[in-house]
Amino acid sequence: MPANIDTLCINTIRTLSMDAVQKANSGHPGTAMALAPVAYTLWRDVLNYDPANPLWPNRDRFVLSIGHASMLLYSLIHLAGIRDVRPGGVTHDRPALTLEDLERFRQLDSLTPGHPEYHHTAGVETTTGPLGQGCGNSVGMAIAEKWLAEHYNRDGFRLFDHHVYALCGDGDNMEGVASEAASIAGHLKLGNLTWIYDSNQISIEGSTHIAFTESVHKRFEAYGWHVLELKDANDTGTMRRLLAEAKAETSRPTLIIVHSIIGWGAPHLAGTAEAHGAPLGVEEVRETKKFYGWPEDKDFYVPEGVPEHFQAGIATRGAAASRTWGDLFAAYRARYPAEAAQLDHIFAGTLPEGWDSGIPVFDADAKGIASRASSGKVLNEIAKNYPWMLGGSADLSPSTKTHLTFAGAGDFQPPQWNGTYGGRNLHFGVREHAMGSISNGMALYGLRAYCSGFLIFSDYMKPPIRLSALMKLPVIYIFTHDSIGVGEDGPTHQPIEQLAQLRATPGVTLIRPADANEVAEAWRTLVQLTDRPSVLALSRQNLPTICRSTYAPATGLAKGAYVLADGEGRPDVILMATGSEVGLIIKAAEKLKAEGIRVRLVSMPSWDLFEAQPRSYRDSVLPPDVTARVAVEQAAQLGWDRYTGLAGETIVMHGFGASAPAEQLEVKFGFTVEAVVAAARRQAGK
Ligand SMILES: Cc1ncc(C[n+]2csc(CCOP(=O)(O)OP(=O)(O)O)c2C)c(N)n1
Ligand SMILES: [Mg+2]
Repeated sequence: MPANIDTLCINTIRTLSMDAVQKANSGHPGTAMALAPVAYTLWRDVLNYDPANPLWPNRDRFVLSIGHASMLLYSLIHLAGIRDVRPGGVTHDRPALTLEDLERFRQLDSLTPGHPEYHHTAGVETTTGPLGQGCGNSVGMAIAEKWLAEHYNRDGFRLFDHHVYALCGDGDNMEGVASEAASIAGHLKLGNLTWIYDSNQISIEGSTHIAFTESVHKRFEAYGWHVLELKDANDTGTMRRLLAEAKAETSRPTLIIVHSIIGWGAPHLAGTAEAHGAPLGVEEVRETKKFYGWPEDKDFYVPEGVPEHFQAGIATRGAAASRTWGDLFAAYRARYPAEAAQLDHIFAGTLPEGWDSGIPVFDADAKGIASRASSGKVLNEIAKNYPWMLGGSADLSPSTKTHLTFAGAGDFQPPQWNGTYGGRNLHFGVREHAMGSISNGMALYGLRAYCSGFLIFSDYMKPPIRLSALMKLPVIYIFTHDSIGVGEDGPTHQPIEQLAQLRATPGVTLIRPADANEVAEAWRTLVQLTDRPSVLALSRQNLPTICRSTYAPATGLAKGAYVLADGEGRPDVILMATGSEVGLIIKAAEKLKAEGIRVRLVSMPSWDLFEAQPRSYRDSVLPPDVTARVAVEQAAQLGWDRYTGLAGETIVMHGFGASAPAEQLEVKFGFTVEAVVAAARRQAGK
């Protein structure tokens, strides 16, 4: 056994990782083994983190963007003695991960799933696994830290002054999202951010020379990053120095390129892709342990003194820092009670009082207003009373109407670009993928992040939207130009299958409001959904503002679908639609009524909210015995038969759109009053 206690600690991380993967007979041992010295140095000697207080707001954040190396993180959590945190943010005085938990790596219901999952395992700051996402999240975290510091720090009260670290790999750096995120982090001069890049030049197919030969060093310099290199991942002394340099550089983010050998110490597999994603094999594990000077027959072995030595670094430092911070925050609360109360909300993810007091009511108006425009008005009214609601667009805010225009909203920019980090309008640039991923990072801090773009380009954001849902983060996605109603921009810009995809994503609430008052109710509803992302699908074109004394109030939106108007007695036919097509079924119903056909009109802005209603309510809106039904939506058909039944009809898109004025497209694709009336007559048998 090596005498050096640091080496013992490092080899404990390595062997725990090897053993867990071997026992699970699946997982990724090589990178955890190679990066053990790097991660150990960061955690033991640098990271400001109190294992007894994992939710301490000013803790440094550690993001394992290479989520496949999860055993590295689980070993660190175990050795650091991080305490358990359960839903509701309650910290328990018991280990987040015991040795038994590590032995159950990748097993059903274990606390050690294949990739780290936020909310599932204390100490995991974000869910990672889809490469590049952790990098994007870390930029969102660094933005959040800057914003919080700018808003809440006061002379003598540096409540926020922490650092965000992300550990990334070749895979992350090949992914576009990480490049987008790095580009904006450079522009924003996020000096509170450090990425440690494991340049082992191995990925799954072998050497990265087959696909990835650029100079990452020069690329990051060009982004405006401070770039450092560590020649040997085992050189902990130099690593410590580089981490200090990274922290000292406050005007640029830092990239530390670490040269490592995957599976370091494995006699046959080190330096090969075989060490990436499969157990090393019993014999190779034995020989590797021998190389480390480890007892060859001991599995999941934590030598005496190892946790103590590890914790003498991180826990001693972290406990003192978090205690000092607690005192500081208490004094701050006495001096700045209003700000402290806001922070309480941010930390708890709760809403400020009066957030909804300015939500407008829109008067009936046949000409109407585009739902993107009414949304912009509502957003501005809410944001005024919701000080930590902030966001922006991927270069489309003039179109998505998401700019906060009230006094003091400001733009988020670094002082070097003559801005401040306190601004609430973010300019993500044309970087949709990173925008989503950054918004997740901001949401992880309790900020109410929104982001926006054209619905068609939600295609570029599928991974972060999915991760918002998986992590239950209340990011608000505002997507405009939501149908062929876009008109002349043509099929490249006309969403077809996007609604179906968003509806198919578990945990995403999609709302496609029909008019300005449904927009107002959509915002009222979604702001209160603090445990999931929501998506607004909004029109480019004007939508008539429905007369609510003739038709049912828009508050029905909260239930996902509601009866907008009804005839006397049992309906002959039900017409249902969402968004811009509600206006169309209203017009069709007027004609049908004149023909003596009893029509029920159902506005159906959110399937998801509707499905959450009790059966009795759903049946009251769509009575099972009324099977004559027509659904109208300018989007793919997928899923509508659930509501029309097999006997019903759908007026939907069956292919891509076309470039022409919107009115002509409506005729071409059959979204006309005549078509709806004809379908309704067929359904009603009249
Ligand atoms: C977006 C995404 N694409 C593909 C994968 C599958 N995958 C997991 S690890 C990996 C290779 C990563 O290489 P690298 O980051 O160099 O990790 P190392 O092999 O060095 O541990 C791939 C392709 C993934 N997890 N995420
Ligand atoms: Mg690699």
